[in-house]
Order: sequence, then structure tokens, then C-alpha cells
Amino acid sequence: MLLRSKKGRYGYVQLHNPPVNAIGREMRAALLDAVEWAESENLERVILSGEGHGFAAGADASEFDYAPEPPHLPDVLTRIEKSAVHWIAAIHGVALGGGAEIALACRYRVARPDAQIGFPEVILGVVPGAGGTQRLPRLVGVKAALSLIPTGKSMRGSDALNIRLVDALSEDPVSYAEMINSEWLDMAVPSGELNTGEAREEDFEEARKFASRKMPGQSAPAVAIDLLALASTTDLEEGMLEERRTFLHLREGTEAKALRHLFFAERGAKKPKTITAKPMDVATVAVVGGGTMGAGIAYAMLNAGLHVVLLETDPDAVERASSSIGNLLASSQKRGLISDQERQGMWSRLSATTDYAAASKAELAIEAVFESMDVKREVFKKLEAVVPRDAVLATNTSYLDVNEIAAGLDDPTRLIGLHFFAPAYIMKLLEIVRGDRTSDTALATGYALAKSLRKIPVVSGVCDGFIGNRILARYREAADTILMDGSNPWEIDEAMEDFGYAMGPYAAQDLSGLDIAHANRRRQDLTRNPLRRYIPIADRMVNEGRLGRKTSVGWYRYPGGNGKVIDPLVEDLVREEARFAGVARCEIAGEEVQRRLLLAMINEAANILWEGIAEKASDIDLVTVHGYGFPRNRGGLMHYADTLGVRKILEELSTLAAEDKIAWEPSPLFSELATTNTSIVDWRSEMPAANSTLMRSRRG
Ligand code: T1G
Repeated sequence: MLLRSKKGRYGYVQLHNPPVNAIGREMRAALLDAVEWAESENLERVILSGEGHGFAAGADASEFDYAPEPPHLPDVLTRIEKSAVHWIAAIHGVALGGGAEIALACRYRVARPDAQIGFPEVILGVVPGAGGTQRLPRLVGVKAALSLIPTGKSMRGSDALNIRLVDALSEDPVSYAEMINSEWLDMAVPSGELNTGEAREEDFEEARKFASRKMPGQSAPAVAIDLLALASTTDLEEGMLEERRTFLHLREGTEAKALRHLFFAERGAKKPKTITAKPMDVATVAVVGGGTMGAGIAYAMLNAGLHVVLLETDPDAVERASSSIGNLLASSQKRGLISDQERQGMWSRLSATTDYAAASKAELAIEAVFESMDVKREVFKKLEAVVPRDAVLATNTSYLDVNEIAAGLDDPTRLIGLHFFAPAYIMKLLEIVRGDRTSDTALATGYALAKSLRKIPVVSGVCDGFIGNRILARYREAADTILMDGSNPWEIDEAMEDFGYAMGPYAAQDLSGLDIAHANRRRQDLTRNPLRRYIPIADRMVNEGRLGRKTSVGWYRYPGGNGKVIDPLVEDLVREEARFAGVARCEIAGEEVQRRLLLAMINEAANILWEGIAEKASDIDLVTVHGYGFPRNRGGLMHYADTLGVRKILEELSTLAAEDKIAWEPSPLFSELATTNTSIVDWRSEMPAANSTLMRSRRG
């Protein structure tokens, strides 16, 4: 846990807990031993550094589900701060959360300019619990502390020097620490003994507004601001006691548990245990189709340092695609996301053409053309003729059958789905669709590409809509049913916004366009169960030309292309459709709207798990949070379902099934979970995702 040595009267202590030096009980105890060791050896200074990639990533978050064990970090840090031996933090890589708090307790801090220092605790739904909210404002002032702790942001070492969070910069912090003059060290005042300086109400007000805008519905940022205010009016010891009490309270709360669940789910998604094949090395990607999705995908690939060959059907389309990508590059540079040099480098790695032969060196080729099976099959025929035999082929389809596309290939094992979400260069989620014949190499290559694009990959089996769009379709069907039976769009939207969605289902449809879901429903006409209740209201809207924002009218009106306003005409239209359908409408309370829409999605997601389309529940949480706006502080759809409990879900679905058996038939997963007393998030299918035998057997 710690590597310890000394040279003369200098002690060297290195935090050692790969991969990120997370600070757990053993490290806390070792730090305490090191303080006593340094004093017993009558050392003049201890130089504290981190072994490996960084200083320390913070407290070991996997311990947060258990009772805290002594020695507690705040106590260890107080011992360091009060020790007669001066501790110097020599920081490289990350010093986050508890790692940054250790540095604050040291007498002196020297960092590499490219180090990352910050307090991301609020991202985990907690606040710093080892003196961060009390020492930081004393060291850097309240205003600077308000820009760091309530936002969870980290800053480079070079910026940290500007606010005196570190005292010096060096490419070799340990050597620098050896040369610090002893008198300097003696004069350095421990951060805990400093005053916070001016604390203006307007700074707190601004921080509160920023926090509620950037982290809506999350409570930790506001609590962190209160603790920073406390630092201005209370002595360090008192303030730390209140901070510790607050941290422990938040840590037990549903919000922190939800955010912790997502934290580990996001990391688990990056390195799936089930994929052992070696991925192809991808340096050049061919992107077929330069429309919105294709240009976005091309930009994402360029931004990851790859070469892109963009293929279009004719010179005009090539020109349009090139200029779309050029505009994306220019706007990123204008927003300071990339430098001019980076922009030029990305532009130089793009070649756009109608000539498929240009793709002859691509290790991966992805199509983002019109959602037509024939068009896609045609594209893949042309790609197969030019790309290397072992190149991976990918489709960006959002719902077409990947197996059917693969059936048209000479070698179907090379095909995967790579379902990007618009805008492809921003949205983190990437559904990797595994067909029946997809090879492990192709799948592993998809994952490796996701990592280089810094996406959150989730593997899906083949079904209509994969994971996300299949749940979305059920969500919308349930909403339309409530619309028919008594609510109106804005009441339903309000209910889901009260749950935590930034936008309800109807405002969201206006954004994406009602015609997209309409086309999907038409496509499903032949396969839909004729006995299943069908709600024609959304079709009526499309037939009336009300497609959403793009036509300035949809479920709402958008006068002058501005914000949405309620449109009484929609209410009339809904009432008329209910009359045609012979439905006696009645008022439905917001809580009931929430209950039904959430249960509908939970049940669909349970079937997705049961059929082996998704490998684990936490993957569905990543899809719903990162692709469909499910409130982050609820932890995702399946983590939220576990807070309801399997038995309660089964009971409520059974009641609803009495009303409409086809729509509400409880997923068999729930009976299995109830029998084995297993939570949804802990359930594991006996087969890896996308196992077609399992899927077919369970789909019935
Ligand atoms: N606790 C436990 N495990 C952690 C961890 C942590 N804090 N941080 C990372 N890991 C694991 C992670 O699960 C993964 O495991 C592996 O390390 C690599 O992570 C008292 C209360 C440091 C920037 O919030 O931001 O301190 O999947 O894939 O991309 O006031 O990890 O390999 O088994 O993310 O190079 C505050 C969280 C804690 C920092 C590295 N600290 N970590 O990114 O690797 S609360 C944080 C990160 C606290 C104090 C409070 C990133 C990283 P596995 P990775 P990476």
C-alpha cells in the first residue's frame, strides 16, 4: 500500500495501490504508520508521491457500501498536517478527491504542469469527507473553491499554481521537493491554519445557479456549497466534523448509491470480461454516407486520430459531406475544443471521394446510409470488393436486422452493428450489435474502437431497436395509451420531468421528429400482434403534417421557432381520436403516469435481459442514462427498478396485465428473480449476450 524509504533526514513515501492508488483502509493505516515512522526517525521532511500513473484517484469508492473503518482519512490527514515533520506532496497524474485532500494536508505541494487536481466527489453524489471543503477555501479562497468542489471539475497543475492550490511546478516533483529550502518549509503555514478571506454572497448565489443548471436534481453540489460557506464562519475542527457527518450521510443516500452504481458500470463497460479475442488495429476507417450521422461519425473518428475515407455517391454529395465536416472542425476550434494545428491535422487525415477503391486500406468500414436493407446490402457488396479481407464491416442501422444484412455478405462473421447516437461526435453511448455470425475479433475490434473514440460501449443482440430504441418504443406506446385514456401531452411530459427527465416523451418527439417513429410503426405493421391495442394518435399527427420542431408544430407549437407552447388543437385532436375509438377518457394523476411509463420500460428491459439481448442490467442503465436521458441520479432504469423491488414490480405488472394482458404480461425474469431472491442488477444470464439459441428459446 505504501513504499517507504529514507535518505539522510529525507523520507520518501509512495502511495502504491494499482491501478489508480485508490485510498482504502490499508493505505490509511499505512499513512498513519508513516507519520509515526517519520517522527520516530526524526526526519526533516517526507516527500509523498504516487507510484504508477498518478498520485491518487481518491478514496476507494468500493468501500462506500460498507461501514467506514478506522483509521478514518480526516484523522490521518490531521496527523499529517500537525506533524513536526514537514510533508511535501509531489504530484504527477491525478490527485483527485481524497488524493487532493492529502495534498492539502501537506505543508507544501509541487506538481507537474500536466497533473490533474480536483474534487470530483459530487459526481459520486457525495462531498469531500477529509477536509477538502474546509482546507481548500482557506488555501485558495472561497471563490476559487466554489469553482472546484461544487462542480467536481479538475484542473491542470499549471492552473492550480495560479490559484495557489500548488506552490510550485516541476517536470520532476520529487527532485524539486528535495531541493526546497528548509527555512521555506518552516515558514509555510498549514492550509488548515489560514483564513478563508472574503466570502461574498453573490459568489455563493452564482455557484448555486451553476450547480442546479449543470447537475439538475442532484443534491450534493448545494450541500458542498453550504460546507464551503461554513468554512468562512467556523474553525477548522468544527467544520471538519460537520463535513464528515455530511459526507457519511450523503454516502448512504439513494442518490450517491445511484451515481456510484453508474461510475462502476461505466468502467465495467469499457473492459468486458466476455471478450478475449485480439482486436484488429484500426488506423483507417471508411465511412459510407456523409449525411448528419456519417459526417458526425467521420468527425468522431478524426478526433480519435484515425484516418477517414468518406465515400459518397456523387461529387456534389462529396462536397456537401466535406463541408459539413469542415464546419464541425471550425466550430470545435472556435469553441476552443481543438487548436488550429489539431484542426489542420484532422482535416489532413480526411479524404472524401466517390471512388470505393480509396477504401482499400481501411481496417474497418462503416455505413451510415439510408435505412433501407437493399441500399445497405448494395453498399456492403461494394465494400467487400475493395477492403482488405480481414477488415471489419459495420452498420450504423438503428433498427434493421443485422443478421439479415450479414446474410448478404461473403463473410458474415466480419459484420457488427455500431449504433451511434446523434450527434455522433458528442453522445457517449455506442451500441455494439453482435449478429449470430459476428466473430469475436469483429466484436473485440468494435470495443477497441469505442475505447479510442472514448465512447461507452454496450453490446446488444439482434432485435427490433436493439436495447435503447426497443425500450423507447415501449415507453412511447405506454405514453400514447395514457394520452388516449385521459391525459394530454404536456401533463405526461410534466410527470416525467418531475421524475427527473430533462424532457418528457412528447417534447422529445418534437425534437427528433414524429416522422421517425411513424416510419418505424409502418415498418412493424406486418409483424405487430393484431390483438395488441394500437393507439393511432401519433399517426394522425403525422398525417396532419405536425412533425414537431421541424414543422413548427407537433405535440406543441413553436412560434417563430422558439420555445414550445401548449396547443389546444392537439387536445381537440386527442379527444376526437378517443371518440373515434370509443374511449371514455378520465383524468390520470401525474404519479400514475410516472408509474405506468416506468413499469412499461422496466418490463421491456427485463425481457431484453431475459432474451439475452443485453448481457447485464447495468448495461441497460448505461443505455438509458447515456442515450435516452434517464435521470443520472436515479442510477439508470434497472438500478431504479431495484429500488422498487422485484416483488412490488411483479405485483404491479400483474395488476396491469389484468387490464391489458398483451401490453403488460410480466417478464419471466421477475418470477425467476423472485424465486431466487436476486436483485435485477445482480442477475446474470447463463449465456453471454446475443446468444441466438438462448434468445430464440426465451423469445418463444
Ligand atoms: N475507487 C475505487 N476504484 C476506482 C476509483 C476509486 N475512486 N477510481 C478508479 N477506480 C478503478 C476503476 O473502477 C477501474 O477499475 C480502474 O480503477 C481504472 O479506472 C474522501 C470521499 C482516476 C481519472 O471520483 O476519475 O475521494 O474496471 O477505467 O480511465 O473526500 O478512474 O479496472 O476494475 O476510470 O485511467 C473521488 C474516480 C472518490 C475519481 C482514471 N475520486 N476515478 O481514469 O481509469 S471519493 C474520484 C476517475 C473521495 C474523499 C472522497 C478515473 C481516473 P477496473 P478507469 P482511467
